[in-house]
Amino acid sequence: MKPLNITSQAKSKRSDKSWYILSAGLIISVTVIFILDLQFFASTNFIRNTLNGKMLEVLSAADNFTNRFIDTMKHKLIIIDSDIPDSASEQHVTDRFSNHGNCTWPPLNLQGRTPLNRTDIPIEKLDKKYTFMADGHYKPKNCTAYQKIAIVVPYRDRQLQLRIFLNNVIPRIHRQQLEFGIYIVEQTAGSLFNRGMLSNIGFVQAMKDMAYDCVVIHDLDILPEDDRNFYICGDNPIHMATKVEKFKYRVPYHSFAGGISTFSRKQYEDINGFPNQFFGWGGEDDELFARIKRSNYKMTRPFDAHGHCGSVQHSGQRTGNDRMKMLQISRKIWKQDGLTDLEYNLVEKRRKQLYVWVYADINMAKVREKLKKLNSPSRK
Ligand code: BGN
Repeated sequence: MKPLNITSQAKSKRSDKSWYILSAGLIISVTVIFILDLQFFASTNFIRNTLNGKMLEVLSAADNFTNRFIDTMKHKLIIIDSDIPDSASEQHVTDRFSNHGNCTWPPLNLQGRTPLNRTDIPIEKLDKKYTFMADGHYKPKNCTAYQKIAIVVPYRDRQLQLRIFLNNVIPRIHRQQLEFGIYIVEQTAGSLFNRGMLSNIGFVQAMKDMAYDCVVIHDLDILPEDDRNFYICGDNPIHMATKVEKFKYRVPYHSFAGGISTFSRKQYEDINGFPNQFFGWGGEDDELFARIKRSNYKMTRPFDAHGHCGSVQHSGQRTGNDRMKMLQISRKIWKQDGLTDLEYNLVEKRRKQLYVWVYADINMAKVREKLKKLNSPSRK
């Protein structure tokens, strides 16, 4: 039994030794990996920012990184079909009509989702902050933009909201490296507010200035919170206001087309723009959705996580009492009511630094006079 003991002792000594070597090797490799990792994270600002307590910023940057390369590269949009409620199918959009520029796409300095800046900054200070804008227009200096965008905002008497709008939208669309013009289309006092007609006026006035690829009809009080919700056009109209703060970060109903929507020139002309006959709050966006469908387009929405929009409070507009009736009539007359029969009086068009101010007079009595003719029994 003795020799056997000696051998087993020797064996156990040997295995002790190899155990030490193995452990030492393991510790050394872990240390090396740790140091390399440290260098890697340090190089991506991870450690520096965590130590500074900037964890949130880093997380959003990481989120930005992943989503920029995965989602926006795919241009993932969702088709909305009102006939089948809640059946959203996904579509990969190609931009057949657009003149592709040579600016990096998607842009490199996007910030992902960031809260709105609600500070009221005087217009003179905004002018100084956004010196890259002139005559309500911006064009990237060293490259050609992916698309040229006209932002059209129906407006009346909301100066505070206008300043907040400018201070949020300008830097966001600037980071998106697009060429853009901002058109604030104000309705003179008198007739009830007509969002549809002001949108049509903005479209016409913008296209007079230059051949924009894309027009964005934008409410003053609904503002994107996410750079990845691009102000661009695709094969189909894009509805951008998909998770709106005032609707608990949802859409109020599946076919909601209000807030912010984008159209190529052709799309807007094909649907004959907005109806002109909706005076007062409500309904014109429902008719817009119907026009998109009637013209065989499909309304699309950005990838879910990118559609957050903040809302800026204001007192409401007077409701349009006959909007239900108008929705009925519009079904029959939509091809004659819109861009094709647009009549207004352009009181002023002034190029300010941050936007083009279009001041237009709409004569409600005259517009409604046309409705009588369009809707007369002899035309049915
Ligand atoms: C709807 C309005 C829309 C408005 C949304 C969200 C009408 C038409 C008669 C039913 N539609 O009710 O215009 O954008 O609410 O506020 O009023």
